[in-house]
Amino acid sequence: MFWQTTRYSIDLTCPRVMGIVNVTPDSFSDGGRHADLSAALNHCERLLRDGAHILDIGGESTRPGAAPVSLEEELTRVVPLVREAVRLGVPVSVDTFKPAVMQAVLDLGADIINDIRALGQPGALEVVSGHPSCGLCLMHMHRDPATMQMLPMQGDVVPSVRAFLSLAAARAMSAGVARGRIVLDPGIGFGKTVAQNFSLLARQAELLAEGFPLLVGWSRKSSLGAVTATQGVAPEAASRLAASVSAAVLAVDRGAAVVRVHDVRETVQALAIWGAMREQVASEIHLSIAKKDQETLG
Ligand code: 7PJ
Repeated sequence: MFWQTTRYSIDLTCPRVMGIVNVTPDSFSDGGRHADLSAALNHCERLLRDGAHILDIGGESTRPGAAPVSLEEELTRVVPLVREAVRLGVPVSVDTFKPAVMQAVLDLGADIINDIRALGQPGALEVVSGHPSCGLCLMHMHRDPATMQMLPMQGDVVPSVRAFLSLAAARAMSAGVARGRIVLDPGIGFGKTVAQNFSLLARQAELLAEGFPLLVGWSRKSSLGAVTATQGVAPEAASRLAASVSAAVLAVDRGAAVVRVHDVRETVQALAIWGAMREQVASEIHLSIAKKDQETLG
């Protein structure tokens, strides 16, 4: 399967690692805008050296309870970096739900729009369907970042996440977006309880049944911290490396095509081990088929 994007057709027969580049004041800021830009660009280059296949640039924090960012501020953060990042030779994704940001980055040649609101903002569908080929990641979110964890979803979330994503994809396709441009994401942590997030991992097959590739983002999320806290691990997001890598590998093993991560180097290494094991499984299946063929031939 391929993911069609603006400039690249991304081969999803092996798992892809999307490296997170946050351009929020708390991530790179050391004063002036120019310094912030070169620090952010250095970070992009480092993620590529570490083995990232896709960069995901975001200018608005969507962590639970985060304050919204104005359109002007988001454009000021994201546009200069995207202008440079599209020269790095890999697909550039932009994490935004604002149609004006989508249009601005597509005009600069961005490859993918990663929308946590699944084109829910008025005008977003028009922007992406007006583009001939940009890739899309449509994510499920319950309520919005300010309130999602106060009243998380109720009960079995898998069927409702699936139905929501199916509808979002159908809506994009009926506006003219080709099926091959769309990837779906269950939105780990977006208005779900710890148990609900893990049920989305355990039952990823039900989401895959929609027939779209899946992208998942477990990296450093609090549900991981909730589990490792029972092992005495400190609660900070920085202590979630092993947990994040484990979740990424499990998601890939259960069929995810793309993992969105902070810790690219470690994830790439872990996925290489997963790949080596899978190759061995494949070659053993191949051997046993060849043996059976030989037996039937006589
Ligand atoms: C996700 C995202 C995710 C997609 C964020 C964080 C919060 N985009 N943007 N999927 N999470 N597609 O990274 O902790 O899970 S922001």
